[in-house]
Amino acid sequence: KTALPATSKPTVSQYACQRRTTLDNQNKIFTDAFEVLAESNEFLDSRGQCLAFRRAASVLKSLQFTLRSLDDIEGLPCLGEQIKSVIEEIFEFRTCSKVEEILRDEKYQTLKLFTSVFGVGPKTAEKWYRKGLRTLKAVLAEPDIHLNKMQEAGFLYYEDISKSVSKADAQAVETLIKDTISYYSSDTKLFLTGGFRRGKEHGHDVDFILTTPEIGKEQALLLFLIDKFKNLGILLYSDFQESTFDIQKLPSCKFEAMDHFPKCFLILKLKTGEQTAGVQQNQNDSRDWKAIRVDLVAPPADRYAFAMLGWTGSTQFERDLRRYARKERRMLLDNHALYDKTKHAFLEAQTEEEIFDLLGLEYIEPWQRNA
Ligand code: 8DG
Ligand code: MN
Ligand code: MN
Repeated sequence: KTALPATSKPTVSQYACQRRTTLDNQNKIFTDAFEVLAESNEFLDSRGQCLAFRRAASVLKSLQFTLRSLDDIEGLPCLGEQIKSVIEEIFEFRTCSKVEEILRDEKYQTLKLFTSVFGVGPKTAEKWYRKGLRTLKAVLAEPDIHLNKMQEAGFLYYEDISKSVSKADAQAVETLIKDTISYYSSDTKLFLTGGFRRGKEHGHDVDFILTTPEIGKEQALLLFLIDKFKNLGILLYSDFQESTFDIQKLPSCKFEAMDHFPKCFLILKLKTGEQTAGVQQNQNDSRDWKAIRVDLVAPPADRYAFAMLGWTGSTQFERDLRRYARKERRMLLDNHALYDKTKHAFLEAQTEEEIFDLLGLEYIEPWQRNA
């Protein structure tokens, strides 16, 4: 056997789907800085810069050691000169001046506040900022601002849904939905997905996949659930999106493209068993519930594996799965299907393991996808 040279380090892939990234982040001081830089570039609409910072953060999250010196980053992917200089500055001062400047910036603070409202994206936030608005109160008091239904709900339940959802809340929602679907059919299945499936303790919402064995009944299942929630008096907001799924269509190359399965974005009233201050005008009333954001998606049963892989995240992991498929395998992957451009054929899979296999990737467990 030949001994490895003393300096050799395991190589780190440029693709998040070839790295194992747990929630145990050893480089938080660096990744927090990069996330601020990424977000500020997102507000400035600089997509390339934003992605570069997100990629750098993702690489550092996968490391099993804390960076101590510039030697440690040698050979790591996605760390260009600009990124390196930020890391260097943090080595020296424990902080980065550009990040400090952004955090103090009124525009950044305001856009961050506005986009924390459900239904408000960077574009709307920017528009409000340009009108001179700086607080949520000011937005609500502005006469010529028209809020859509989603934003209206976002403001109404802001107190609750701007706080994070705990694992216990997620489990309570799971039980609630399980009980409700038992009235629909006994062979309907419910799976937790999104951040909680990756093992997170907190999230901004709870994501579920539902399947029913009879193909074509997915939409009816969601509509049944929404109706039941309404009758139970726990439906605070519902945005139902019907299926636009077409089995013939090639997977979308664009990551941002939303999927075509029937789904709904909800706000549900979750009984908490403890008294909380009332929402908005009813500040003085106490209540024993809180508003929770819940996403439900119901793919046809034979699309389950692709939907599960797509909805588990993280966003960075998904981005790199698709990029890897396209660049390294000449395949197109999205939440619905995998298509081999060389063979001109769709590749079928029943499990996530099979999809990784078809892509020639080692299987990465959900809790290792926190890229
Ligand atoms: P968090 O809620 O704990 O903060 O994080 P998360 O669970 O990772 O994020 P998420 O915003 O709830 O999204 C979970 C996954 O769902 C993510 O990989 C993106 C994916 N997703 C789709 N299609 C759609 C869609 O149409 N709308 C939304 N909101 N998310 C979608 O694949
Ligand atoms: Mn989520
Ligand atoms: Mn979600």
